[in-house]
Amino acid sequence: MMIKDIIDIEAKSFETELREFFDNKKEFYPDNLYKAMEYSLFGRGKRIRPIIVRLCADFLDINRNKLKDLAIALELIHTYSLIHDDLPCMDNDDYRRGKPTCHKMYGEAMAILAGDALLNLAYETALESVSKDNKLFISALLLSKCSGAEGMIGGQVEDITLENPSEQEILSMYSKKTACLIRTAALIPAYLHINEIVYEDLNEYGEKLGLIFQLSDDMLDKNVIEKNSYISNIGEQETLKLINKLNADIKKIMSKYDSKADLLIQLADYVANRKR
Ligand code: GRG
Repeated sequence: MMIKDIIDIEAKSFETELREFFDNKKEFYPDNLYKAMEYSLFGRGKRIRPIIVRLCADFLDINRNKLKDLAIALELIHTYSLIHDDLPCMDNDDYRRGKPTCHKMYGEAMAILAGDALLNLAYETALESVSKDNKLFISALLLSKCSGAEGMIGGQVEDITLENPSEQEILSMYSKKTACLIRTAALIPAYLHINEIVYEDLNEYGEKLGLIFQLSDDMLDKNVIEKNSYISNIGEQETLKLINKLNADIKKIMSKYDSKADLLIQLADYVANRKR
């Protein structure tokens, strides 16, 4: 089966889990808040982060069901970050995934609250999963660190404040803003594995895949001038070169696992050349 088909199957299967999870919340939430959360949570997202959790769990022969709730928590955090990123005080975007943004549909106040509620629900879900299996504690801790001031939020602050950034500053900002959550997706299963070398390799894999993801996002948006993007500041050819270098690094790191790492390598190829 081609990696694209595998990604489609995994995304659909994750979405079924997420739907069941979220349907169970409906009776407890204010109706309009639930609708705003649901609108962004089920808006044709690629589900790449939960897919990475699943494929890395398979790579380590860990039962992926154990990580179901943490994968959901990760997607909830990702969704909240998109809602807040689109707000007028941030990127001020009217459209996301080809549809009006959450605040355009439900108003600014409701969009802020929907983002806040998704973030809270993420921690509620992560804590619940730790209470069922305390081996998940470090994975949940990493999730909170990587989405916070040391990670995604810190990266967003750098993105807002940097002026004429150097190449290093852009890559450091990308590493926090985008790669941190993707690295977390690879490390959530890795913490259940005792081998430190495998852990380090997945850490590197996640970091490089996260950077490729952001640089390929730059390529997809290459006609939009973003003040602090790699492509706008360093150039298109250099962006392509760096994507290829990071992808080659991944192949080198993961080749020691022979065919066991095939899917993870194919996933990196897919992200490096993605069309959406
Ligand atoms: C905490 C107030 C506050 C805001 C958080 C950190 C942040 C704002 C936003 C980050 C959002 C962003 C633009 C990140 C860059 C990474 C990126 C390319 C996100 C898009 O992810 P995809 O392509 O989205 O996986 P889909 O639509 O597939 O879910």
